[in-house]
Formats: sequence, structure tokens, C-alpha cells
Amino acid sequence: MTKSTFSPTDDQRAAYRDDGALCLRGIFCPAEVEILRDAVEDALRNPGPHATAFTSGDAGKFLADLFVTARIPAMRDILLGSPLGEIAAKLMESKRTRFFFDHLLVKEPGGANPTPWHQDAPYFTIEGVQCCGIWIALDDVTAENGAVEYLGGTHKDNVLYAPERFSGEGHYANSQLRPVPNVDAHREDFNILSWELAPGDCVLHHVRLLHGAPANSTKSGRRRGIATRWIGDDVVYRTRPEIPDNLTASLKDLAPDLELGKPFDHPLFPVVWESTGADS
Ligand SMILES: O=C(O)CCC(=O)C(=O)O
Repeated sequence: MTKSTFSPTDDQRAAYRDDGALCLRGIFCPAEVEILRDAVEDALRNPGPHATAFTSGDAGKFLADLFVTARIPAMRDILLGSPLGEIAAKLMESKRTRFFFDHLLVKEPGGANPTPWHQDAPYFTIEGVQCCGIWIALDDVTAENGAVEYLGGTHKDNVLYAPERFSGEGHYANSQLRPVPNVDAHREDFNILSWELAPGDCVLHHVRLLHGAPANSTKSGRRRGIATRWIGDDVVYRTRPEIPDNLTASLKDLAPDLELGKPFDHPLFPVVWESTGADS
């Protein structure tokens, strides 16, 4: 748990602080990518209780599932044994990292569904900002098949926006938060960051950073990603009764004893990395 394999460069620290997102190349080797792909196929064949199809019909499916690591030990071993926990801790400047959850996001070719612009924070049942997402590419990812785009610097705006439904049906009507700005009508006003990725590459982003992704408009290339979520020292549990989303439902099922205002002290959210005080 305490092995140290990652020391962020000044550029990486600055990218997280100033842009809120950075690309991490070659984190998973081909053998690990293969195991993660098998886990994704297994999850798609046997969807969990909180899996969602954001599209109807067979063409261009946009599919998601949550807490797959709780069902597929091979995936859990790879993610929790990976350097991602340490990377998250060091960039979030947290003394330790807990694994929060995984979120499969699969865009099959021929799709028409973008991922709406959103921040993660308003969907998450957390208070605190030491939280990040790390999106793991399992395919070659390009703008055409749905590379995620991040609006650099928006994590510093001190604004939370109403969470959008990934089905494209707009934001949750009962959210008290203001709607996400119309980014696509004013793309030139934003610092849009996006990376072409190879399988095993990752992009890490801050929980308050606005991001979204185009549809997978290719004819044959799949875009399979695993969005992993990591929490640090300042994060405690809260509820979000206004958002009847799958994450809230999953937590109620899987970790019913979480206490409001307390850390996620539960076996589902293991501490995967902890500072020895000697690392940087
Ligand atoms: O994979 C996508 O399309 C969206 C990814 C995302 O929202 C995330 O990583 O938090």
C-alpha cells in the first residue's frame, strides 16, 4: 500500500492545479489492458443492478455500469494494485487515497450520443474537493470515437452546475443548481483539452472540472473506457436526495451504513495508498 512509484513532475502538478486535467501515458501494460477488456465484456454480458443504456436500439449504443470491481475480482486487483491511487494522492496533495468506484463508459461505433458537459461533483455523494477521476482507455481513442474533452481551469470557478442526464434529456429538473453553460455554442471561449489515447493511457481530472465527450461517430471503432474515482483526505459522505441517480442507488445497496459527514470508512472504499511521510 505504501510503495512509492510515482513522483509528479512540476509540469504535472501545475497541470492539475491550473488546468484540472492531465494525460498519463502507458499506465497499464497490454496484458493488464486485456484483463480489463475481458472484465468489461463480462460486465456488458452480465450487467449489474445499476447498469444503464443511455441509448435505445442496437446501433451506436452508449452503455454504462457501476461498481464492476465489486463483481469482478480480476478488475479490482488490477485497479487497486495499480499506481493510480498514489498518482491521485500526490496530485490531490492528499496523505492517502481511497478507491471510490468505477464507472464503465462504453460507446459503440455508429453512435449519435455525446456525453453532456458536466462536472462530476454534483453527481457524487461527497463533500470535499480532494477527489479525481482517472479515465482508462481500453481502445485507441480519437476525437472521432469519443475522446473526452475537458474545459481547462473550470474547476477553479467555484461554481457547481446542475447534473445532466447522460441520456441527453437535460438536467435533473429538481436540482437547485444553475444549468451548465452552452459550451458547444461558444467553444472558442474555453480552453478545451483533449488527448488521443492508446490502450492503457489515462486522463486524470479534478472532480469540479467541466468535461464532456463527442459521440462515437466512427463506423467500426469501439470506445471502451473505465472512469475510476479516487477520494482523498477532505472527502466525507453526504446524500443527494435531489438526484435519483444510479450512484446514489448503488451506495444505498452496497454500503448502507455510511454516516453523513464521515469519511468513506467501509471495505468497499479501501485505502489504496498512504504516505509514509518520506515520499513526495
Ligand atoms: O466517457 C465519457 O464519455 C465521459 C467520461 C466522464 O464523464 C468521466 O470520466 O467522468
